[in-house]
Amino acid sequence: MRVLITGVDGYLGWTLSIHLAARGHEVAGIDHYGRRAWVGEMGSQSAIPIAPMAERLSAYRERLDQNLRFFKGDLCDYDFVLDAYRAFRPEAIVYLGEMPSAPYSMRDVHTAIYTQSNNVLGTLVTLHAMREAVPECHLVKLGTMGEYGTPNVDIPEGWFELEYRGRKERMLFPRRAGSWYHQSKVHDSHNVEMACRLWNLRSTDIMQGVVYGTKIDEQEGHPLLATRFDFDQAFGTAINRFCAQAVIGMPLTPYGKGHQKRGFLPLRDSMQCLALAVENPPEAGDYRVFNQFEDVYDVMQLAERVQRIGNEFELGVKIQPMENPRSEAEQHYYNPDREHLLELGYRPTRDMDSELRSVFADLIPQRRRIEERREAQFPDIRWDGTRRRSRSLNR
Ligand code: USQ
Repeated sequence: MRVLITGVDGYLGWTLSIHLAARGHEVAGIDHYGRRAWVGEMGSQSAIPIAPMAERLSAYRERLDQNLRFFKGDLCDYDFVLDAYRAFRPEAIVYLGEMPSAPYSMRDVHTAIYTQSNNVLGTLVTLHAMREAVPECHLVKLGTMGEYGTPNVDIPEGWFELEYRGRKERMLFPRRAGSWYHQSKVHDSHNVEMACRLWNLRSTDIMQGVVYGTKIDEQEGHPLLATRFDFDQAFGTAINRFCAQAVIGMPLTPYGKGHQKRGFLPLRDSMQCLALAVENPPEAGDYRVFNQFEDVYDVMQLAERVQRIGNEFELGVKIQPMENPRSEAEQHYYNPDREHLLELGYRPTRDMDSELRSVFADLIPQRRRIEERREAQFPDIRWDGTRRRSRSLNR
């Protein structure tokens, strides 16, 4: 299948381009190197060195015996996107090309506006370009589990049946995001659903949990195929950040009570699920939603798990809860469904300990790169709009 990946230079995008080529797909990608710039703006860098795109592309050709057709440009530029879609004629587009950090989006008015305009307008451009150039194409759109928030009821996969005053309707389950970033994906979901309904486009909207891990099997032993790994306060996510902290002897930082629950999944499971979505497209006019995570975990339990595995590497890992810079529930009900991907054949890894060992094995040699950017790990972007470094809390 011809698959075009937007955000192909990112953590997920680059890895997916390799995974799909290894499965026999023809891959193209779009990027404007935004992720490299945003992480730099946060005073950080990828813990694992990543090659410039030209080197990535030649390693890809050598290793996977095919070219990745690369288009450099801005996803909000309609003419550029339309030309790329006309040139490659994708049968599936995996849309990963968004600004993905909640803290970055909460930093100030400029980053809030940038996040929503980049994400919402880019998706809108894609819907129009699909209608114009490739109306049969399947849009696999990366949403987030964070669109739902943490409601005090079970979370279905996108749709649910509502009965109100004796009448019934199938409706999108209400969203209640907790950051400008997560809210941008809520807007995307509504726009994509409407485009499917009005224009007969087809889409899978992926409500993905937090991804962790350094690599998939196809990247093993090929440094030029390596994907990035962020650990700063904005672009590093919970498990990855904890592992990086452990490697430089910094105490792990669960926020507040640490009983926030989220869906998590290893990078290899994310790739498995995205490939399943691509290879099993919905009918024209169908807007379907997948909740994509391996299992639900509580942040403090995760910190303790990272501590246990980190200590196998004699890292002497400590946990130091910190004042929560975010406004979020720290103890709550959380019960999302996840049936659709299992029905398509998703086999969850269910071996977090081995994944964590592999992360440590990859990060320990990069200790110096993490140490160099130690300052970028301390959270100081607060959800109330101020900047102040979080204080330590007693456990
Ligand atoms: N957290 C800590 N300590 C830390 C970092 C995070 O306790 O050092 C907590 C946060 O307060 C939050 C939870 O861990 O309760 C998850 O935070 P995160 O930074 O790992 O993830 P989040 O901001 O929710 O966003 C990440 C990705 C985003 C994706 C989302 C999936 O950056 O692109 O959409 O995970 S989900 O969380 O399911 O919405």
